[in-house]
Amino acid sequence: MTDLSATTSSAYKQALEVIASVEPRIAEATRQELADQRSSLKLIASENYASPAVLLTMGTWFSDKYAEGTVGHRFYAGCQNVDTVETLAAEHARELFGAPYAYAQPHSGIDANLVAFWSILAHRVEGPALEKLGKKNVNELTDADWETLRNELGNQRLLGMSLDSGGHLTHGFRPNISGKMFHQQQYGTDPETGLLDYDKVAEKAREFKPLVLVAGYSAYPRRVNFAKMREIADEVGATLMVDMAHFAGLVAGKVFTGDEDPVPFAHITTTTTHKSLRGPRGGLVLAQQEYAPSVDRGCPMVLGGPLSHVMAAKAVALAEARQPEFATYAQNIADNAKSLADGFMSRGAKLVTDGTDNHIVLLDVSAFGLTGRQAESALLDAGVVTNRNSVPADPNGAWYTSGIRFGTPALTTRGFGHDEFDNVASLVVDVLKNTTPGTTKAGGPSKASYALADGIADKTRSASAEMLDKHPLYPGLDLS
Ligand code: DSN
Repeated sequence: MTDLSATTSSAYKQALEVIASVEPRIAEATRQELADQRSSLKLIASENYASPAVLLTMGTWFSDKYAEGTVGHRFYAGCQNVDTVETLAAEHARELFGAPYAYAQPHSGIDANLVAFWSILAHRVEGPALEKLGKKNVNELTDADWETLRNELGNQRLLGMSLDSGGHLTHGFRPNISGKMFHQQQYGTDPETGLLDYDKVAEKAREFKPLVLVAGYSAYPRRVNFAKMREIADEVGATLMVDMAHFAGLVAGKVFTGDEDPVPFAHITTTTTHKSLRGPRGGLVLAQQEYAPSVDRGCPMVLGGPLSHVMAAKAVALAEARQPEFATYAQNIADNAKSLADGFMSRGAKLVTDGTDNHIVLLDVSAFGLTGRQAESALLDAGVVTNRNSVPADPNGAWYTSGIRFGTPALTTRGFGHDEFDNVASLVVDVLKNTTPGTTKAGGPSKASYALADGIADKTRSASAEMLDKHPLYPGLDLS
């Protein structure tokens, strides 16, 4: 690949000069963010480092253009270049994932899920209801018809994975709109093994008869058999929606194939583009063709005007993901997660499901006498950036938690391999062994305060620096 680091350095230096001429503090924060990202171990499972090409694509005048509607059918004039961008983003997405249809407009994963929910309701409920009312489309509905339709639409059931088993907020969790717009129930994982039990999911689905069965996760360290999930959905007449936001990169890189590839099995698949897929922050919906007309109504039904500059960056990132090197990257993500998990277990640490076969490692920190919150803060002091996460049936709830979630996509992008991830496990265990829980003002056990033994933070930072220096972030990008 051509070395563009000198060009990239000069592009960023000049861009920062332009920004600084208006608000120098933003230019400075931007420089500082790069310095911080370069000097810490980024292990947040949902984060990555997009390429300079992806990042630069976002900083253009496409940001200034309104383009509500769909390709060739916009509510604004002058959208011919946005049409090019959206067409290319959708084309790359369809080719990459083998999907009949792709919609590149969602601004985020939550937005993509809302579009999918809307589309499922419209497809499964609105169509038959309109037929029953003898109307061709929603514009013909009277107030009384709307009342009937509202009742049909507003009384639907959704079954998703529970948050503490690794599901996502938008999969029917009560405080999220998905838990309010649907009657929701959740399936969990086996309390002993932490693994999904498909028979139990099927049992629950038979009892609850959901309209939507949601599969996918943000903190489950294992692969899912989507063929089985589709069988369950078919048996109870549900629509299968898969949220692959976390593992889209592993699907794109063909690490997840056959029954582990959701796209052929799901009626609708949603994703973000910035996690393991390594693109800009945004969402994407893939669907079987019959859902295309309702997904296309995502904007303005659910979404604001498309972020054309981000759609352009999605097209660039998806083009990158279609290169053979991306498959190697994706395989490295999974191999590295295994190295990290083995590194933890060989040092006696306890992992949810006793391992991983995706990009996530979920460490139960209760064995160190810590809450997730204490562990997260202590690790951050030592330059290890993670996030706390519930473990199944977590006694500390979703705020303090008992787990720390680790992910390998970002450091794999930097070039970390087996030895580095084993070393990361060693550093993390060392920090946690040297962290003691604090007490509250009243003298009771605190779930938040902690003390880190003297010297540990510095020792960890200097051990990390050696690895980080060997694998620089954006090699050759020099802002000095
Ligand atoms: N916030 C993302 C994550 O960290 O997994 C999911 O939305």
